[in-house]
Amino acid sequence: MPERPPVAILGVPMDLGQDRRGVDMGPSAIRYARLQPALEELGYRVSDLGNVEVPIPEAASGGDGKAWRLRAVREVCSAVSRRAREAVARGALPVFLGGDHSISIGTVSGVCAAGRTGVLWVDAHADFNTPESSPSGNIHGMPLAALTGRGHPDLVGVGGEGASVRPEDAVLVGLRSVDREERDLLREAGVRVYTMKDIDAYGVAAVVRRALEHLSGLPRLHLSLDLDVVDPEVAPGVGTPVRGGLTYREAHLLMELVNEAGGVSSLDVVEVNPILDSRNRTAELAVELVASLMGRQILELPRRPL
Ligand code: 4U7
Ligand code: MN
Ligand code: MN
Ligand code: MN
Repeated sequence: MPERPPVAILGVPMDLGQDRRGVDMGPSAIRYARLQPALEELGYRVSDLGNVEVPIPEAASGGDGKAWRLRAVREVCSAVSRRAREAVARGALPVFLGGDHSISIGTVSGVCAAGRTGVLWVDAHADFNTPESSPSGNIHGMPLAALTGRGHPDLVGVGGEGASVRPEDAVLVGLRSVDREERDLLREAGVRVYTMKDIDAYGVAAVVRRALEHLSGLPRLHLSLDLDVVDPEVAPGVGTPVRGGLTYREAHLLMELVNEAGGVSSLDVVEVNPILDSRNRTAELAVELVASLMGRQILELPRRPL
């Protein structure tokens, strides 16, 4: 990866993977919080590719109680997957703005076309349900399972037949809400998991170091940032808040350490819901976290190792 690859922003105003209105406004809120200037200040060349078209829920069909709006989600994710593949083929570092987390079925399957990709899934939830295991039928709880080849064939098949990600190439960080059957699926798949308990016990730094070590042999790294990983007191604008999340500084430290270890080759920023937010705080936090991930530092001084 070149030192400062060109960044391509792609918005996916998707709200079909869950049932709270407003998450489709995530891309607008994050742009309003000045994502592009923040990246330019760090020395990146940035192009904003605009948004992928997403139908409104009233027009979205297909699916049942096990996977709501399945057909529409699959179509949007297929389009996203193509756009993602094109972006990485041009050598860009894509930043995908959600939208709910179902978009990652498209983003990750697309970037994986460029080579074997480690996936760091930073989330309060595991997103490892299948239509059969899901208590809600909401597809935003299924993307990581679909990407590793589990679940509805229409979701697994996005971006090409079969799984995009090997389960051993995925690491989950920040978990604190996992459904009963989802636990069994996770265990069987052998995905590496660091819960909030691990973070409390060992600290964010140790957890991130172990997670990155595990993925370090792979040519590409995708970070999927679900803002609900941050504590809802700090990030209230999310659809499925869970108490006991990362503090403001823990979230930044996670990003700073990923940057220090070499950074990412692609990134999702998902689940920001401006209607549930207070004064765009969560979108502003999202932009700050992206800046930390992409190289913003508190002090730019030569550092001595501790
Ligand atoms: B998110 C849930 F049941 N597990 O499947 C489900 F708790 O992308 C929540 O991480 C999923 O925000 C949350 O519906 C999906 C539920
Ligand atoms: Mn998620
Ligand atoms: Mn989540
Ligand atoms: Mn696939």
